Amino acid sequence: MNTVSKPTIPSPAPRSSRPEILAEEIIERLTYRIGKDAKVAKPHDWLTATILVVRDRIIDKWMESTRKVYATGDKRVYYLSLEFLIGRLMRDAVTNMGLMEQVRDALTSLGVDVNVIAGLEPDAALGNGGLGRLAACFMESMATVEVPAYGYGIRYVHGLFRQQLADGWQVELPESWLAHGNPWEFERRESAYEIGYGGAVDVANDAEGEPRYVWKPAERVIAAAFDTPVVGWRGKRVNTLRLWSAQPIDPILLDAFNAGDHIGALRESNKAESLTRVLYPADATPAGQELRLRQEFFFSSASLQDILRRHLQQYDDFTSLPDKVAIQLNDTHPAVSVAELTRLLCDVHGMDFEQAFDIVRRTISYTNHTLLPEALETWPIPLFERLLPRHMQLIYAINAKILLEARREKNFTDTEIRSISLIDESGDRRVRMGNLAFVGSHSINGVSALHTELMKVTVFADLHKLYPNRINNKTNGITPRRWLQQCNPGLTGLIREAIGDEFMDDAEKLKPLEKFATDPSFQERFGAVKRANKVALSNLVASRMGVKIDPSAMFDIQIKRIHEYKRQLLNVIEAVALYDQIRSHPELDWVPRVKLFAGKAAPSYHNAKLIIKLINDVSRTINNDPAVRGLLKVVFIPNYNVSLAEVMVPAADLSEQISTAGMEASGTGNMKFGLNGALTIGTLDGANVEMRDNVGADNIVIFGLRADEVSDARSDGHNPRAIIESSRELSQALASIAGGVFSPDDRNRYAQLIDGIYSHDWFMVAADFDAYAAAQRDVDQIWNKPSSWYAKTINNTARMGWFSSDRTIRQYADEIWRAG
Ligand code: 4GP
Repeated sequence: MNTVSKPTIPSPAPRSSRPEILAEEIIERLTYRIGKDAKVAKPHDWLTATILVVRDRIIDKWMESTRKVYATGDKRVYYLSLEFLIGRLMRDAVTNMGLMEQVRDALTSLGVDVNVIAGLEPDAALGNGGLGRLAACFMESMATVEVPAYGYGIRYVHGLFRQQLADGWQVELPESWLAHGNPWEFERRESAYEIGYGGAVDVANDAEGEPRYVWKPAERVIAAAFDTPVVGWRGKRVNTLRLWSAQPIDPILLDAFNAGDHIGALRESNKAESLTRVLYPADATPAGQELRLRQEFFFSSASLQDILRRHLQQYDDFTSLPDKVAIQLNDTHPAVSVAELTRLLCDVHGMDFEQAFDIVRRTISYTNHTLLPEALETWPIPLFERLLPRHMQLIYAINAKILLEARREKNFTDTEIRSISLIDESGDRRVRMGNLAFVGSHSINGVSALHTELMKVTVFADLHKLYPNRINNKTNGITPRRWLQQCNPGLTGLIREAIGDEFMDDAEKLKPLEKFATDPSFQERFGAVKRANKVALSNLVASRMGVKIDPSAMFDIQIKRIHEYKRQLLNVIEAVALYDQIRSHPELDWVPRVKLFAGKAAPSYHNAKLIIKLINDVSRTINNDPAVRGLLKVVFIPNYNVSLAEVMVPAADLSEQISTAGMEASGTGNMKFGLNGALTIGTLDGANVEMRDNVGADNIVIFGLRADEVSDARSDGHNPRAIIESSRELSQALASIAGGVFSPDDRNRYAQLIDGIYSHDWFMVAADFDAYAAAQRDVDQIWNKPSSWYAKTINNTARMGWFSSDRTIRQYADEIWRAG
């Protein structure tokens, strides 16, 4: 018998957060962790030392949060996402821990400006756009509303590319966010899993004579975990973002090396590491190559193995999995999880297929983020089968089960069967990841009311018929900590003075601000805050681009990925039409405007890149034309990222949300602008519809075709040429662009782009142009009556609280996860 009793290990004493103590610790970290004398420390060293000090305080909360869920047996939520567009973390963490003043004072006492070092933190761009940014807002809100959650993703060495402009064309350069190390993360060497690819499947009978399948992969890599703590508001809970990095099984093949093949000796290692080296720069566009499927399987399998290990450590078996675990698939990227979880339960843990698939379905749920058919992932069967032979078998087994059920119980026709099948047989045979995610989930949600309704009648119409209760809506949200309190301290302070602090814990408590919407002195202060934010943006534009913009002009902003359906093209054509008008009618009282654009295009998306070039060509011509007298400026700010958004959003007067109706699943930029007191000009698309319901139709400028009208126009033969010919403004603007007025060096540059509008106008640019231009003139009218402008924009801030991601997460927790 072992008589040695376990010693009681004391927990570290809680740390003080007095500025003097923080300052001492910063010096301590600088000296002993970074090895620098304060006299020679660079700003980057101060940043790292400060993060390390803040991190210690977070760790105390982190451990407490982890212990709590083991003690209570609460359900854990796992958010699987190929993208987390988190941006900078320091300000987030420090404000959520309630330490901003103390950290500022500590640094000031050391002669360091907190704003300077905060601005040096790299912008972690492990995502492309909306879907990735949503995942980051959700991580913060899950910690805030105290849902025990883990985010699982990939630790890309290079996040989204850095965008430069060369003569107005987008050029992509690698972004190295890890160049100075990453003081936020912890490598967890004990949490590493083997991930296989290829090979074959063996069958043997078990003791009961049942067949047992064993996958023997031909290739294997290691998935190693890196953890980053995610702090909720007021430090209530700290959750974990666990990102996987690929490592070789054997770092070096010594035989090869000793035989002189120095490059061959590292081949395996390079191959493994290349798996998690770069993020695919695709947003709502197909990414499609083998490496992408490898990435998807890599992080899904590692995450599921980790989830099962943790579950088994705490509970006896997997029958309780659906009660203790909720797995949310962020889009189809982790959809292979449906097959992998089935495989792990059957082949590794000995469960039979029916029981395993039942558990899978009760555990997994799926969020769809786009209706664009080309963006719903599919993989060629030969590729899938070669890479994941056992998963292919299981997909066939799941398919057989579903199709039989549809035929027997619901009398599905052949056409319906073809549409719900996991295998697309219309061309070369492909696995449909959207259908796989759907049938493997108990909940399938859209991200705005309109998008969810459209899902039911378009991409998932037949699956919805088979499982009528599974599709539900969870309208997106944004975290008000980052998108109001941190990015707009001026407005936050003003709101606190007016209505107190309650809104900081519950964004819906912004409502009382309505009372001040027509109060002249409040309007004046609201205007002063906006003005200061516009000055800050003007300074950024001046220093980065050498372009002067006037903060008293209307700042009209469109920032998002460049996509034809988002219609930056409509915006720039309107700029050209306005330019013509200003020159033709110099005697009129034009509202001075600065049209600002920013956004990245997928490197392979030709038209999107051409649109960037067009904006820059138009910008050069207009900005240099003295006839415009500064009344109109067009500016494209390169390298849009989260940090740039944090400066642009608070500075916007007008928010452009002008996608072709029925095509933007939700949008979340629209919410950020509204919260920061911008007026929205937009179509009835995505969450704009619910924004109108919340702020009131008087406080938003809506124009253009509705989703049903777009769909009718497309099917009834829309005649763009006739529309263009009947609009003098539009035909002139199109003719000047197509004729090379803005591209004298290459007069045909835009001929094809514009021809698309004449010939099919798929994105309804011609169809919506006149309505859009008229809506812009309505905006001018409102701008000319400042009291009315401020009343509307203050009401936007007051009524945007419902779009907090805390509300969204509560709905996921109550209605899908049944957790928290
Ligand atoms: C985006 C949608 O385009 C956007 O409307 C939505 O707000 C966002 O997801 C979050 O739900 N989709 C993507 C994508 O980013 O890659 O499909």
